[in-house]
Amino acid sequence: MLILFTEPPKSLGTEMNYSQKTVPDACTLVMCGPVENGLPGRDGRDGREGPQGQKGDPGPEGAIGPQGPPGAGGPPGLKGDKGAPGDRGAKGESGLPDITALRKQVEALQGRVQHLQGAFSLYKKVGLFPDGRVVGEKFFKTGGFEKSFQDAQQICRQAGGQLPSPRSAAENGALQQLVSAHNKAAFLSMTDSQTEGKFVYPTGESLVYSNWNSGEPNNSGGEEDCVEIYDNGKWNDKSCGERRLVICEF
Ligand code: MMA
Ligand code: CA
Repeated sequence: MLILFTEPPKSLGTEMNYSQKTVPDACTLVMCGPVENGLPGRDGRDGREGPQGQKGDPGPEGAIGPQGPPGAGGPPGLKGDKGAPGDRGAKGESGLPDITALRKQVEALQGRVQHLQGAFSLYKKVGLFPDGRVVGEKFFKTGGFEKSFQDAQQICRQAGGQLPSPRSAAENGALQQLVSAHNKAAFLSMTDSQTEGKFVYPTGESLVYSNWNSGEPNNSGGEEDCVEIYDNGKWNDKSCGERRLVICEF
Protein backbone atom coordinates (compact mmCIF):
# COMPACT_ATOMS: atom_id res chain seq x y z
CA MET A 1 0.00 0.00 0.00
CA LEU A 2 1.30 3.52 -0.84
CA ILE A 3 0.31 6.49 1.34
CA LEU A 4 1.26 10.05 0.44
CA PHE A 5 1.17 12.88 2.98
CA THR A 6 1.56 16.65 2.23
CA GLU A 7 4.07 16.91 5.10
CA PRO A 8 5.98 14.49 7.32
CA PRO A 9 3.92 13.10 10.19
CA LYS A 10 4.72 14.60 13.58
CA SER A 11 4.24 11.37 15.41
CA LEU A 12 3.41 7.81 14.69
CA GLY A 13 2.26 5.12 17.03
CA THR A 14 5.20 2.71 17.95
CA GLU A 15 2.94 -0.23 17.61
CA MET A 16 2.33 0.52 13.87
CA ASN A 17 5.70 -0.94 12.72
CA TYR A 18 6.51 0.91 9.49
CA SER A 19 9.46 2.20 7.43
CA GLN A 20 9.56 5.77 6.16
CA LYS A 21 11.37 7.75 3.42
CA THR A 22 11.11 11.43 2.56
CA VAL A 23 10.18 12.37 -1.01
CA PRO A 24 11.78 15.80 -1.95
CA ASP A 25 9.39 18.69 -2.93
CA ALA A 26 6.19 16.91 -2.31
CA CYS A 27 5.30 14.54 0.40
CA THR A 28 6.40 11.59 2.50
CA LEU A 29 6.33 8.05 1.13
CA VAL A 30 5.30 5.47 3.64
CA MET A 31 5.84 1.79 2.87
CA CYS A 32 3.82 -0.50 5.07
CA GLY A 33 5.31 -3.89 5.87
CA PRO A 34 6.27 -6.60 6.50
CA VAL A 35 4.92 -8.03 3.22
CA GLU A 36 2.30 -10.49 4.24
CA ASN A 37 -1.43 -10.86 3.60
CA GLY A 38 -3.60 -8.40 5.52
CA LEU A 39 -7.11 -8.98 6.79
CA PRO A 40 -9.79 -9.57 4.12
CA GLY A 41 -11.24 -6.30 2.79
CA ARG A 42 -14.84 -5.25 3.21
CA ASP A 43 -17.45 -6.71 0.88
CA GLY A 44 -17.53 -4.98 -2.52
CA ARG A 45 -20.48 -2.95 -3.72
CA ASP A 46 -23.33 -4.70 -5.43
CA GLY A 47 -22.73 -5.46 -9.12
CA ARG A 48 -24.77 -4.01 -11.97
CA GLU A 49 -28.26 -5.26 -12.56
CA GLY A 50 -28.24 -8.50 -14.61
CA PRO A 51 -30.04 -8.98 -17.98
CA GLN A 52 -33.80 -9.58 -17.96
CA GLY A 53 -34.80 -13.22 -17.40
CA GLN A 54 -36.63 -15.37 -19.99
CA LYS A 55 -40.37 -15.33 -20.15
CA GLY A 56 -41.88 -18.00 -17.89
CA ASP A 57 -44.37 -20.73 -18.91
CA PRO A 58 -48.04 -19.70 -18.78
CA GLY A 59 -49.61 -20.32 -15.40
CA PRO A 60 -52.47 -22.79 -14.78
CA GLU A 61 -55.95 -21.81 -16.01
CA GLY A 62 -57.85 -19.68 -13.49
CA ALA A 63 -61.15 -20.71 -11.91
CA ILE A 64 -64.41 -19.84 -13.77
CA GLY A 65 -65.40 -16.23 -13.12
CA PRO A 66 -68.61 -15.12 -11.39
CA GLN A 67 -71.85 -14.87 -13.45
CA GLY A 68 -72.14 -11.60 -15.40
CA PRO A 69 -74.87 -9.02 -14.83
CA PRO A 70 -78.29 -9.60 -16.56
CA GLY A 71 -78.54 -8.43 -20.22
CA ALA A 72 -80.39 -5.33 -21.37
CA GLY A 73 -84.22 -5.55 -21.53
CA GLY A 74 -85.87 -6.78 -24.79
CA PRO A 75 -87.94 -4.59 -27.15
CA PRO A 76 -91.45 -3.65 -26.02
CA GLY A 77 -94.20 -6.26 -26.66
CA LEU A 78 -97.12 -5.93 -29.06
CA LYS A 79 -100.01 -3.65 -28.21
CA GLY A 80 -102.56 -5.46 -26.05
CA ASP A 81 -106.23 -6.02 -26.85
CA LYS A 82 -108.74 -3.36 -26.05
CA GLY A 83 -109.89 -3.52 -22.44
CA ALA A 84 -113.42 -4.29 -21.34
CA PRO A 85 -115.77 -1.30 -21.15
CA GLY A 86 -115.60 0.57 -17.89
CA ASP A 87 -118.22 0.55 -15.16
CA ARG A 88 -121.21 2.79 -15.41
CA GLY A 89 -120.45 6.21 -14.00
CA ALA A 90 -122.13 7.68 -10.96
CA LYS A 91 -125.37 9.52 -11.51
CA GLY A 92 -124.92 13.25 -12.07
CA GLU A 93 -126.06 15.86 -9.59
CA SER A 94 -128.91 17.11 -11.74
CA GLY A 95 -130.04 13.66 -12.94
CA LEU A 96 -129.73 14.96 -16.52
CA PRO A 97 -127.21 13.29 -18.95
CA ASP A 98 -123.77 14.93 -19.21
CA ILE A 99 -124.00 16.19 -22.81
CA THR A 100 -120.26 17.00 -23.02
CA ALA A 101 -119.30 13.48 -21.91
CA LEU A 102 -121.82 11.91 -24.30
CA ARG A 103 -120.53 14.02 -27.19
CA LYS A 104 -117.01 12.73 -26.50
CA GLN A 105 -118.22 9.12 -26.42
CA VAL A 106 -119.99 9.56 -29.76
CA GLU A 107 -116.83 11.02 -31.32
CA ALA A 108 -114.76 8.09 -30.03
CA LEU A 109 -117.28 5.60 -31.45
CA GLN A 110 -117.32 7.38 -34.80
CA GLY A 111 -113.53 6.98 -34.96
CA ARG A 112 -113.77 3.27 -34.20
CA VAL A 113 -116.50 2.74 -36.80
CA GLN A 114 -114.44 4.56 -39.42
CA HIS A 115 -111.45 2.33 -38.64
CA LEU A 116 -113.56 -0.83 -38.88
CA GLN A 117 -115.08 0.29 -42.19
CA GLY A 118 -111.59 0.70 -43.65
CA ALA A 119 -110.44 -2.67 -42.34
CA PHE A 120 -113.62 -4.40 -43.60
CA SER A 121 -113.27 -2.84 -47.04
CA LEU A 122 -109.76 -4.24 -47.33
CA TYR A 123 -110.72 -7.72 -46.07
CA LYS A 124 -113.61 -7.86 -48.54
CA LYS A 125 -111.26 -7.24 -51.44
CA VAL A 126 -108.82 -9.84 -50.19
CA GLY A 127 -111.57 -12.43 -49.68
CA LEU A 128 -113.13 -11.86 -53.08
CA PHE A 129 -109.91 -12.10 -55.06
CA PRO A 130 -110.00 -13.90 -57.45
CA ASP A 131 -112.85 -16.41 -57.01
CA GLY A 132 -115.41 -14.56 -54.92
CA ARG A 133 -118.43 -12.48 -55.89
CA VAL A 134 -120.49 -10.13 -53.75
CA VAL A 135 -124.15 -9.41 -54.50
CA GLY A 136 -126.12 -7.34 -52.03
CA GLU A 137 -125.33 -8.76 -48.60
CA LYS A 138 -124.47 -12.17 -50.03
CA PHE A 139 -121.07 -13.60 -50.97
CA PHE A 140 -120.32 -16.53 -53.29
CA LYS A 141 -116.91 -18.14 -53.39
CA THR A 142 -115.67 -21.22 -55.21
CA GLY A 143 -112.97 -23.62 -54.10
CA GLY A 144 -112.24 -24.31 -57.76
CA PHE A 145 -112.61 -28.10 -57.32
CA GLU A 146 -115.43 -30.58 -58.02
CA LYS A 147 -117.25 -32.76 -55.47
CA SER A 148 -120.46 -34.79 -55.14
CA PHE A 149 -123.48 -32.94 -53.73
CA GLN A 150 -123.03 -34.47 -50.26
CA ASP A 151 -119.32 -33.65 -50.07
CA ALA A 152 -119.87 -30.14 -51.42
CA GLN A 153 -122.65 -29.55 -48.87
CA GLN A 154 -120.38 -30.68 -46.01
CA ILE A 155 -117.50 -28.50 -47.21
CA CYS A 156 -119.66 -25.37 -47.31
CA ARG A 157 -121.18 -26.07 -43.89
CA GLN A 158 -117.77 -26.64 -42.34
CA ALA A 159 -116.67 -23.30 -43.79
CA GLY A 160 -119.59 -21.63 -42.01
CA GLY A 161 -121.69 -21.21 -45.14
CA GLN A 162 -123.97 -23.31 -47.32
CA LEU A 163 -124.43 -24.29 -50.94
CA PRO A 164 -125.71 -21.46 -53.18
CA SER A 165 -129.38 -20.53 -52.99
CA PRO A 166 -129.82 -17.84 -55.66
CA ARG A 167 -133.04 -15.95 -54.80
CA SER A 168 -132.87 -13.36 -57.61
CA ALA A 169 -131.58 -12.79 -61.13
CA ALA A 170 -128.75 -10.69 -59.65
CA GLU A 171 -127.61 -13.51 -57.36
CA ASN A 172 -127.96 -16.02 -60.19
CA GLY A 173 -125.84 -13.73 -62.40
CA ALA A 174 -123.05 -13.57 -59.79
CA LEU A 175 -123.02 -17.38 -59.62
CA GLN A 176 -122.98 -17.64 -63.40
CA GLN A 177 -119.78 -15.51 -63.46
CA LEU A 178 -117.93 -18.02 -61.28
CA VAL A 179 -119.25 -21.00 -63.27
CA SER A 180 -118.22 -19.54 -66.61
CA ALA A 181 -114.84 -18.38 -65.24
CA HIS A 182 -114.07 -22.01 -64.29
CA ASN A 183 -115.99 -23.56 -67.20
CA LYS A 184 -117.54 -26.07 -64.78
CA ALA A 185 -121.21 -26.42 -63.84
CA ALA A 186 -121.88 -26.06 -60.08
CA PHE A 187 -124.37 -27.54 -57.60
CA LEU A 188 -127.04 -25.37 -55.99
CA SER A 189 -128.41 -26.05 -52.48
CA MET A 190 -131.96 -27.07 -53.45
CA THR A 191 -133.25 -30.67 -53.81
CA ASP A 192 -136.52 -32.50 -54.33
CA SER A 193 -135.37 -35.51 -52.30
CA GLN A 194 -138.31 -35.11 -49.90
CA THR A 195 -141.07 -34.76 -52.49
CA GLU A 196 -140.33 -35.61 -56.13
CA GLY A 197 -140.90 -32.58 -58.33
CA LYS A 198 -140.99 -30.10 -55.42
CA PHE A 199 -137.62 -28.37 -55.03
CA VAL A 200 -136.95 -26.62 -51.70
CA TYR A 201 -134.10 -24.78 -49.94
CA PRO A 202 -132.23 -26.58 -47.10
CA THR A 203 -134.68 -24.91 -44.66
CA GLY A 204 -137.60 -26.59 -46.41
CA GLU A 205 -138.80 -23.28 -47.86
CA SER A 206 -140.22 -23.37 -51.43
CA LEU A 207 -138.32 -21.65 -54.24
CA VAL A 208 -138.80 -17.86 -54.51
CA TYR A 209 -136.81 -17.73 -57.77
CA SER A 210 -135.89 -20.25 -60.50
CA ASN A 211 -134.07 -20.25 -63.85
CA TRP A 212 -134.73 -23.75 -65.24
CA ASN A 213 -133.41 -24.63 -68.65
CA SER A 214 -136.24 -25.37 -71.09
CA GLY A 215 -137.68 -28.83 -70.43
CA GLU A 216 -136.27 -28.97 -66.87
CA PRO A 217 -136.61 -30.31 -64.32
CA ASN A 218 -137.21 -33.67 -66.02
CA ASN A 219 -135.92 -36.12 -63.37
CA SER A 220 -134.05 -37.95 -66.13
CA GLY A 221 -133.62 -41.63 -65.32
CA GLY A 222 -135.84 -41.07 -62.28
CA GLU A 223 -132.82 -40.13 -60.18
CA GLU A 224 -132.25 -36.38 -60.47
CA ASP A 225 -132.87 -34.79 -57.06
CA CYS A 226 -130.11 -32.14 -57.16
CA VAL A 227 -129.70 -28.96 -59.25
CA GLU A 228 -126.76 -27.76 -61.34
CA ILE A 229 -126.26 -24.30 -62.85
CA TYR A 230 -124.72 -24.11 -66.33
CA ASP A 231 -122.28 -21.46 -67.52
CA ASN A 232 -125.23 -19.72 -69.24
CA GLY A 233 -126.93 -19.41 -65.83
CA LYS A 234 -129.66 -21.95 -66.65
CA TRP A 235 -130.61 -24.74 -64.18
CA ASN A 236 -130.94 -28.49 -64.71
CA ASP A 237 -131.95 -31.15 -62.22
CA LYS A 238 -129.12 -33.68 -61.98
CA SER A 239 -128.02 -36.82 -60.12
CA CYS A 240 -126.58 -35.88 -56.69
CA GLY A 241 -123.77 -38.42 -57.18
CA GLU A 242 -122.22 -36.41 -60.02
CA ARG A 243 -119.19 -34.24 -59.28
CA ARG A 244 -119.69 -30.52 -59.80
CA LEU A 245 -117.84 -27.29 -59.05
CA VAL A 246 -118.06 -26.39 -55.37
CA ILE A 247 -119.32 -22.86 -54.74
CA CYS A 248 -120.35 -21.77 -51.26
CA GLU A 249 -122.67 -18.97 -50.18
CA PHE A 250 -121.91 -16.81 -47.14
C1 MMA B 1 -129.62 -34.10 -70.67
C2 MMA B 1 -131.02 -33.68 -70.22
C3 MMA B 1 -130.96 -33.28 -68.73
C4 MMA B 1 -130.40 -34.41 -67.93
C5 MMA B 1 -129.06 -34.84 -68.47
C6 MMA B 1 -128.53 -36.04 -67.74
C7 MMA B 1 -127.50 -33.20 -71.20
O1 MMA B 1 -128.74 -32.99 -70.59
O2 MMA B 1 -131.92 -34.73 -70.39
O3 MMA B 1 -132.23 -32.98 -68.28
O4 MMA B 1 -130.32 -34.02 -66.59
O5 MMA B 1 -129.12 -35.14 -69.84
O6 MMA B 1 -127.19 -36.29 -68.09
CA1 CA C 1 -132.51 -32.96 -65.78
